[in-house]
Amino acid sequence: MQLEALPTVQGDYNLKNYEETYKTFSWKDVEKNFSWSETGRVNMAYEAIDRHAESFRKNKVALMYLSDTRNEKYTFYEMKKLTNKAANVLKEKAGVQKGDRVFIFMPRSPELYFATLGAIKLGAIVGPLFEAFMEGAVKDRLEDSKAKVLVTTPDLVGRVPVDQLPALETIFVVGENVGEEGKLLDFLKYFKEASDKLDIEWVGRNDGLILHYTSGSTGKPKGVLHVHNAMIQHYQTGKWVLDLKEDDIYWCTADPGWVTGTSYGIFAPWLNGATNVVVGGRFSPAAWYKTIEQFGVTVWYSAPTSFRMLMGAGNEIVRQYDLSTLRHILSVGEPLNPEVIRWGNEVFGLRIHDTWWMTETGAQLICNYPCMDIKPGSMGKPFPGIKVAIVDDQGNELPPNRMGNLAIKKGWPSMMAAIWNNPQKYESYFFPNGWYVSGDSAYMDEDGYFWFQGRVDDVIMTSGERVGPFEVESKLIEHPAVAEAGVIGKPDPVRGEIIKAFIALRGGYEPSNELKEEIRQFVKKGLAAHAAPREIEFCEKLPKTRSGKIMRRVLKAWELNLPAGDLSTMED
Ligand code: 6R9
Repeated sequence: MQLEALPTVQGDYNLKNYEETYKTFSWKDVEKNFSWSETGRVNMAYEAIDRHAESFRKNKVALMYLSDTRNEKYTFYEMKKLTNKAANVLKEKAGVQKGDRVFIFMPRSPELYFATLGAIKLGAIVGPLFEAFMEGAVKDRLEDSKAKVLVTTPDLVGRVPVDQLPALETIFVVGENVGEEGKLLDFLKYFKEASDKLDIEWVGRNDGLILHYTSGSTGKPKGVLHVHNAMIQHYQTGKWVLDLKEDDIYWCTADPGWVTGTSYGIFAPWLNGATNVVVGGRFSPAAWYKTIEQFGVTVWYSAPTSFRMLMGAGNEIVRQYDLSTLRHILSVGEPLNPEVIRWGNEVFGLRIHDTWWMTETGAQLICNYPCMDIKPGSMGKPFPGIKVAIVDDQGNELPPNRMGNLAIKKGWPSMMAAIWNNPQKYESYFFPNGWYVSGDSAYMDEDGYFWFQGRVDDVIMTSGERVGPFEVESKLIEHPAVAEAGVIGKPDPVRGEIIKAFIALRGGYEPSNELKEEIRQFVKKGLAAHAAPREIEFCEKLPKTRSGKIMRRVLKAWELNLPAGDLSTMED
């Protein structure tokens, strides 16, 4: 059973006609939006901040920040000066130069954004780290990248093994009255004194901008390098997918430790001159709805795991807040279950627009656009200028409705430029005929919509049938007792693999064999007999990454008593 398509709602969207635009689009035309198309002088931070500070947006609010203890607003003009100050601290106190790696290891605060953009203004390559990383994870990343400078906080500095990192010259600690010792410097002390004037370091379009470490299923995390040229795609997807307009109040809930928190928490909104909301602290449904109400958020970009948690918190709480400013909701990071779309439509009166992309792709590639019908459960259609196909293991294109490797024709503007220190790994992403292989399994329907099935490694072969974990999980969470579900293939002598589901129950439900059977029957009737889990295990919660992805490889490792691989990005 499929949910009916949700037709587009008439509105004045930036992208008016998807099909027409896809035919005529050229990235070259997008370049005209940047000052460097005339001056030849490139820097992401200039385009995102200074340019607006020198325009009619000078006194427009760029950043709205809220935490338990702070509530601050900064205009583009103020952001220009504050990022200049941060750049001057990095330059004068730590000698940061073009190409140096500057890592940022701190919770979300205005200073995180000043330091990140300040480093970019110097032509440095920024490496953002999740505040939750422990010593080993911090060490791996600083070591591999040979980071020269780290910006952190008093709470986190203890997790930096300074003695084991010879390349690390300076550690700035951001806090009130922090002591200085050895490589440790008091950031705010110098920040207050620093000049707010700066000569930006102009760079080439293909010079390094940001280094995001991301974990594969095995081995150590790899550093995915993006370059300034990515701004072309950040800008245009911000315009057409986020649909940003002059009056929007935009909120991306992602932390900059995850690529979504930089590409769409820094670059896309500010390249478009939008007002950007940043909220520190932990997730809670009340705090999130309150944020929307308080700031009057109009465009909201979040992830399925959060939407599922909000859904689990019930509809009563939604009604306690005035969410009437919301006009556009988007999701990324995991498959967006149809049930979540149905729920969103019910409580917000809005469609949730799924977007698909990866750390490696740097920006959105397959999306649902406001001007297009949504087929719940589908990732949508390729962004204009992006060629997507389903290919077999030799790189040959497959016809519609065949499951295979989700592949992108190489060469989009925000494509990763390198894997740090690992050219071989970089090459391994590409077929000789020019397809970038995502590692995701999907199919395309006859209307050109793409449907995610799972990571290739997660696809289950049971009694000769290929089953994607996603469709089983989506069916499972339609059952009222199920809050979250993770599905794996468990080796079986007869069937090859059997489907095993790990299920976290919603509040008020108790595990029992009857409930297991009921859930099994529910999937059998709603999806297919062969897709019903033969085994079900109830658990408190599922192992997830910091960006909210269910870690099926960890479930599998637990099940089979195997080593679980790199766990640095796993939630507590
Ligand atoms: C931006 C980001 C990439 C992987 C990707 C896929 C999964 C992301 C998705 C989705 C289904 C979507 N993924 N968006 N799966 N539908 N809309 O998430 O980057 O953390 O590198 O993860 O996430 O498996 O390959 P990253």
